[in-house]
Amino acid sequence: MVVLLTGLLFGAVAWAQDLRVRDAWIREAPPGVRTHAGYATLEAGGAAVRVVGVRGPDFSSAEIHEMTTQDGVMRMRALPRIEIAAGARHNLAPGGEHLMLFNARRRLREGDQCGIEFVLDDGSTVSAVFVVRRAAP
Ligand SMILES: [Cu+2]
Repeated sequence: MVVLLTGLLFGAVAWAQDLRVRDAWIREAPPGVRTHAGYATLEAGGAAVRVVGVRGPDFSSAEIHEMTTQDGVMRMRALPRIEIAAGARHNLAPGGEHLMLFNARRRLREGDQCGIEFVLDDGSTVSAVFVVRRAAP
């Protein structure tokens, strides 16, 4: 039993070390708009990280998006994954890659917090708290 518990603890620590989520925030939306953009800095630990999905209880669904410019028009498209090399940093920032968070189940105001889970390709998840803000910190 002790051995089993130790194994579980080490497993949990190893997952948590692979992906660190910093400066996570969600932009407050105008009244009536329930789709939000989320931003954060992602840092991989000693091993490469592949994020294959995001989700959170406050939203019906969520996607990883990138902004592209086609014929002078800004467009968003869904990315199937984010790959971060060991020790590298990956920014989700306004004008670039971001999380698209659909159909908020409650009105999100500045200062509110939302839990978001990053799903990695080994099936593990990393949880982070996103703070709702009106403008980039
Ligand atoms: Cu988007």
